[in-house]
Amino acid sequence: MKVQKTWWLLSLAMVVCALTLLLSACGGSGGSGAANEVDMGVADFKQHALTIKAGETVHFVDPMNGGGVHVLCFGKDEQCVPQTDAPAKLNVSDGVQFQPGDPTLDVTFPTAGVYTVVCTIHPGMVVTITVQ
Ligand SMILES: [Cu+2]
Repeated sequence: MKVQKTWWLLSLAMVVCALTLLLSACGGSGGSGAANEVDMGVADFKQHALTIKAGETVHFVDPMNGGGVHVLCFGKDEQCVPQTDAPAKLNVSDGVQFQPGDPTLDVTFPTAGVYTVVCTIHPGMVVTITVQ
């Protein structure tokens, strides 16, 4: 009887795993899956491209669990390069520093264009935000 009970628990665990996978697949490209969210991992963004409408807000999240230390700004090649019409919060020459668990940074994009957010300490940590 003990063997049967173990099998039943294993089957239940597999069903729960399958459901979790299904739900996360529906939620988008990772992280919490909330709309217009960019999640930070240890050394990269979870999303690398995002398309929004002018006037919408992007939420930059550095989670307590799985996040990292990051320095974000508009730019390229790990360098801050202020960009025309880019929101002021990240349009800085020295970057905005994040620690895991820091409050979410909400950045509103009023003007259409293509904006690139980089992390100055992690090569390749780039997210391109297209504002339509
Ligand atoms: Cu980083």
